[in-house]
Amino acid sequence: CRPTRAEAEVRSWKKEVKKETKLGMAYKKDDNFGEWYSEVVVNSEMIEYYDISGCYILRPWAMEIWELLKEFFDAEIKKLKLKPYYFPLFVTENVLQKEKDHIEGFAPEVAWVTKSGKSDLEAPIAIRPTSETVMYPYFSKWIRSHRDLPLKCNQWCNVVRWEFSNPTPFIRSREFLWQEGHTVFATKEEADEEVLQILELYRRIYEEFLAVPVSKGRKSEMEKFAGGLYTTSVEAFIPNTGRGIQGATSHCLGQNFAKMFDITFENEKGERSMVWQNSWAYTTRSIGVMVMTHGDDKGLVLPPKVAPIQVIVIPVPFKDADTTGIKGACESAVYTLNQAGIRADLDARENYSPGWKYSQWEMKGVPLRIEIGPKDLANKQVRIVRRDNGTKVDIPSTDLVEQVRVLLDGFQANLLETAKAKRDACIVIISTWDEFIAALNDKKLILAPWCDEEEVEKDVKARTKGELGAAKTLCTPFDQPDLPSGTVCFASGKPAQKWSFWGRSY
Ligand code: 87F
Repeated sequence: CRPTRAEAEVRSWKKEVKKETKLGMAYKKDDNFGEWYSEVVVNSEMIEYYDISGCYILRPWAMEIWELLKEFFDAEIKKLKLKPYYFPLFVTENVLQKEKDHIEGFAPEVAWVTKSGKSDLEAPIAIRPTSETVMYPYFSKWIRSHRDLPLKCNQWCNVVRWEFSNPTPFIRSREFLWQEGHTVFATKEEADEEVLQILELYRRIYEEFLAVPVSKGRKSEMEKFAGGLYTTSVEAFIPNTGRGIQGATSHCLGQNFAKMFDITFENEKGERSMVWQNSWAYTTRSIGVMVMTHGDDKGLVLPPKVAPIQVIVIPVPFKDADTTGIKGACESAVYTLNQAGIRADLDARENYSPGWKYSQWEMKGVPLRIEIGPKDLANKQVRIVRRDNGTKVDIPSTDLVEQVRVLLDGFQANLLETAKAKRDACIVIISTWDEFIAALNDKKLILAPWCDEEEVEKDVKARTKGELGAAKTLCTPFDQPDLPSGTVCFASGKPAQKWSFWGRSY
C-alpha cells in the first residue's frame, strides 16, 4: 500500500539525515593537502573528474568565477584598446615548426589530430598549445605601414598541453582556459610600457579579486619564455606545500618573432622596420591558487568579489513557527540585496534541514549566511554569519544593505591581509648556502642575493634535485631590498647583483 504523506516525509527526512552524515570534509588542509584540495574542488561543485587524466569538468561554481574575472579583465584591456579576435584551434606542423628553436623543449606536450573517422589525415594537425604560430603569419599580412600599428589582439580560448607530471584541477590540466594577448608596436618603448600595464592588471586580479598576495618581478634568463626578450610575472606562494606558483606572465618578445614571421612595417621615413611584440596570459590556474590560499577544513572560502553567491539566505522555521512569514522575510531580504547589486540567493529547499544547508554553503565558500527564524522575524532583524571566522551578528532589517556591504568589504580585505601575513611569515632572507638549504627544507619562500648567472642557477637546480623537485628562481622582485656593496651570491660567492626569490614551485 502507498505510504501516507506523513510517512513519506519521515522517509525523505531520514534519507536527508543520512546525506547529512555524508556531507563534510574527510581530509584536513594541514594533514593531507593534496587530498584536501581534491575534496574541496569536488565537494564545492567547482570540478567534476573526467575519464581522461588531466581533464576536468568546470561546473558553474568555477565558470561563474572565471566569468567574473573575465568581466573585469576584458573591460580593462578594452580601455587599453585591445580588440577581440578568435583564431582557429588547429595549426599545421609546418607553421608550428616555424618556431622550432623554442618549440623544441615544448614538443612532447603538443597534441596531434591524425585521423578523421577511420582514415588517416594527409598530414597531422596540432592542437594549439599557445597561438604565436597561429597568429603571426597573419600579423605579417595585416601590417604594412606604421598606420597599421599598434595591433592589439586578445582572445579568450582553450589551449591543450599534454603534460605528464601529476595533473591537478586548475593548477596543472591538459586543457585549460586563458586569455592570450598578442600586441605589436613600432617601438620598444611602447612594448615595454604595455608589459607593465598588463602585469599590474594581473596583480589586481590576484590581490583585488582573488585576495591572493603576489610579487611582481622579472624571470631569470633560464626561466623566461625562450622565444622572447624578457618575461615578467606575478608569483604567488602556497605555504602548505612551500611551493611558489607562477600566477600569470607578461612577456616582451622583442623582435624575435618579427624576424621569424617577417613582420615589418614602413615607418614615417618610408623605410622598412621590424616590429616589437608582446604576449601575455593568465589562466584558470588562478582559481586553483585562490582555492589553495583561502580554503579551510570546512571547504572553500570565496572572496566576495568573485563569489557567484555572496550572501545565502536560509529560513530557519522551528516547528509551529510562522513559516510563511519567515519565507516572506527571506524573499524580501534577497530582493533588497539583489536590488542593491549584491549577489544574494535564497535556499528554500524543503527537503534539507537548515543545519545541512549551513554545511553545504560553507563547503561552497559563500562569504555570508543570513539566517531568519521566528525570533528574527519578531524583532525585524536578521542574523549574519561570516564564513571566514564564523562570527555572528544580529542586525535590524532596515540596515541590511549597508551592513552587508560593510561585511563583504571587510571580508575581502581580511582574506588578503590574512593570506599576506601567512605568506610573509614564510619569507626568509638568507645569505649562505647552508641557510638556503635549511630554508628550503623548511618550506620557505627564499629571498637570496644572487650573482644572476645562468650557470649558477643550473648548479643550484642540480644540487637540490630530489623527490620534491629542484629549487629554482621564481622571480627577481621589482621591489628590491637594499643590496649593500660587498654582498655575495649565496650559491657562488661572486658579487651579488640582485635579490631574487627562490624555492620549489608548481
Ligand atoms: C607548450 C607546447 C608548445 C608554453 C608550450 O606565456 C609550445 C609552448 O610556446 C609554448 N608551453 N609555451 C610558451 C608560451 C608563451 C606565451 N604565449 C602567449 C605566454 C603567454 C601567452
